[in-house]
Amino acid sequence: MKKVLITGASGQIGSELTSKLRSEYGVDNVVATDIRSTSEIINNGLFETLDVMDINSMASIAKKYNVDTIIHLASLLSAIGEQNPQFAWKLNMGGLSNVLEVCKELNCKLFTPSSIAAFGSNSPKNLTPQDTLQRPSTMYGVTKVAGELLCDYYFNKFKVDTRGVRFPGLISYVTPPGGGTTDYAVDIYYEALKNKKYDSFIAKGTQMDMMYMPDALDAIVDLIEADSSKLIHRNAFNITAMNFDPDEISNEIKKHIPEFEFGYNVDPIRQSIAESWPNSIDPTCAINEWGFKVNYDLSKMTIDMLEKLKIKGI
Ligand code: AKB
Repeated sequence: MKKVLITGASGQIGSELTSKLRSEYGVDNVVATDIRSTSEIINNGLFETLDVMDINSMASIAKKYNVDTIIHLASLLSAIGEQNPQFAWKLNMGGLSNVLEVCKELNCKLFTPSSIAAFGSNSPKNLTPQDTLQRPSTMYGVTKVAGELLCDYYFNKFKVDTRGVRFPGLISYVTPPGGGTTDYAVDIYYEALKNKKYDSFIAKGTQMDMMYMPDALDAIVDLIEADSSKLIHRNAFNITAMNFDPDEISNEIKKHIPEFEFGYNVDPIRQSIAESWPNSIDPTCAINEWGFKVNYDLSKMTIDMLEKLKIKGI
């Protein structure tokens, strides 16, 4: 049985992953940590306040609960990272470096996500391969590439069992994302239901990879549980479920809400970030090395998102 510590447990991925792991591994085997908390996280299992910049607290929480796996999610996303690049570097790299040291000392396995942001405008644009040129233009992307390299370094040098995926934009009805470039693909569902109207901050024709949260959570669990000897790559695997531009997602929503009015109000900063990312990435290595698979495409995700948001009273 695993004993898992999650950082960033109150965030977009963390909040849902915490409940999934509590039900799969048992409430006493999952320690949620974050600098901020929600009643959901605190009331339903183990929770400790943790600033990932504080390595001593991190190590003492990991020791207190005798964890063998750390899932490190605390990180600043792309658009917000551009508002304060120095802080993005400090938090994303400082937090990861602390987690790696704790994993090395306590012999823990580590999962930490990378992103499609680890690619740049001179990476191949379509079906971007697993191993290719990575020269991102955002601070978030810079920290993701540096993080991939640092995780590989700890694996090769210290035998820390590090694993990661390059997530596309993640879409969920539970916790909203904070400060990403792909956030429009979440906002659009809320606005379609609330106001029957949405203006996209990403321009027409801009394709980006996306994934529905249940598939993202399954991918984390599947990679953590994958046979180490089968992993040729580690940090980090390309994974994706779908790719679309704003018109395609709005047309899908219009099938269920015909009166939905969709337009554009492009934000130049987030648009230029989106343009520097791939149109689509190639997940073949993840499929071959640990059986990556998805259940949701754009149409199935849209039905589920609208249904679940309605149940939430949106
Ligand atoms: C963002 O938009 O910053 C994130 C990501 C693709 O990593 N959703």
